[in-house]
Amino acid sequence: MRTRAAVALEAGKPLEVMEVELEGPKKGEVLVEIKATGICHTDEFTRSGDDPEGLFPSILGHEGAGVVVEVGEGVTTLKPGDHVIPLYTPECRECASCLSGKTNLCTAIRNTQGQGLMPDGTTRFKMLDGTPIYHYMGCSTFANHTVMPEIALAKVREDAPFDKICYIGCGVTTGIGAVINTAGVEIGATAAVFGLGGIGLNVIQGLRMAGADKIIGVDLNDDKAEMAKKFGMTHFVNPSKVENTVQAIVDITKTDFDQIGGVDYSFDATGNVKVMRDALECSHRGWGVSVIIGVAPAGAEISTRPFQLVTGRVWKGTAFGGAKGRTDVPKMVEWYMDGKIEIDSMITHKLKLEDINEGFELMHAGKSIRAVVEF
Ligand code: NAD
Ligand code: AHE
Ligand code: ZN
Repeated sequence: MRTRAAVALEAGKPLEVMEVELEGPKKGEVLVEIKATGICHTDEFTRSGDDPEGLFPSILGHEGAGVVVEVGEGVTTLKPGDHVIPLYTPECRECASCLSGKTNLCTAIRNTQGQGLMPDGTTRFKMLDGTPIYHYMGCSTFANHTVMPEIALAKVREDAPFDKICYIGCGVTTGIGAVINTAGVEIGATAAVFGLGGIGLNVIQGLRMAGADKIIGVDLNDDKAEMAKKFGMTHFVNPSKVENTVQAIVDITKTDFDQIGGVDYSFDATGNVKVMRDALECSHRGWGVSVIIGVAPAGAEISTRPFQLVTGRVWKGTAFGGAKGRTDVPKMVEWYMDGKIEIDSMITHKLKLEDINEGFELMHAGKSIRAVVEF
């Protein structure tokens, strides 16, 4: 069939909206009509050429929601008409990782996914001249239709609005999951969140749900503070306006009883390795846990004095907030529909596919939290 997609032809170039050829679902695969997709900073990371795994031409996008159109041979858990959220972290429920009970990082299709291919090693997308187009994070939601493995689709309730729940496909689940699944934040904890964008705001929302006490937001852009306050931020630090960011955070947490100071939990949602170091070092001596969410440019490395870890701080990372997609994403949709989590106000811009490059411009200008493309 033919469908419309925004294609990343070359690193660093704007996406080009065009008709593409899409082959139908093979064994274990599902054809999905994408109804809406968010634009996450990770899409920009790959579009820009910063991603060491980046392949071109490709159809980016991994934060979508849509409807099943057709299922391939052997598909048993989905049928045409089902509403689904694509999962860049699948859940096969059979591999060593899924069965370990210790991680959400299903390995069933990781190799081919990282190569921009479907599990059988081929692509379903082609240009009209026959040139293969790579898949992206196993999702490619910047297309009106896409083909996904059955194990990479979460079935969700049908009354949930696509233009909001697409954000659960990455940002909402990553931010809230980082707090609940990865950090395991407890009532009364103190926390610092670096980067108050589409992910950081959801970390803040997760911290409020977990009952955190002091929630310190950190961003270079003062304009991000207002929205963060609405989601539960209690203190704001702009690193460009203080002499020492780590000290400023530590000072906020000091009490008469605890003169050492430092947050119980910190989160990097910037992708900047210097920020990741600050996030670790502002966490409390003896027990602070720092969670890396941000994705760093090709070749970047993190560093700190080993003494920071010797004295009890713990450095962790999280992908998709530690969530098991087919199990946890439908629950997250329920939470949204029950009013337990807020999404609507974070979707600051709605765009048509033709205008998708505006979404990237808004992100660079720091004007959007999430821009969502509706088909
Ligand atoms: P975003 O562009 O919406 O937000 C980034 C925020 O960080 C902005 O508000 C920006 O002003 C702020 N910032 C940038 N540099 C800073 C600095 N030096 N100090 C303080 N603040 C700074 O991006 P997003 O969509 O929220 O994504 C954030 C990061 O998380 C990206 O690196 C993205 O690739 C990554 N990510 C990771 C996962 C995962 O599963 N681990 C999932 C989604 C996104
Ligand atoms: N390809 C990059 C890494 C990109 C990355 O870390 N992706 C995250 C999801 S970010 C969502 O917005 C992830 O889940 N990674 C785990 C995986 O298996 O891909 C690189 O540095 O090579
Ligand atoms: Zn993302």
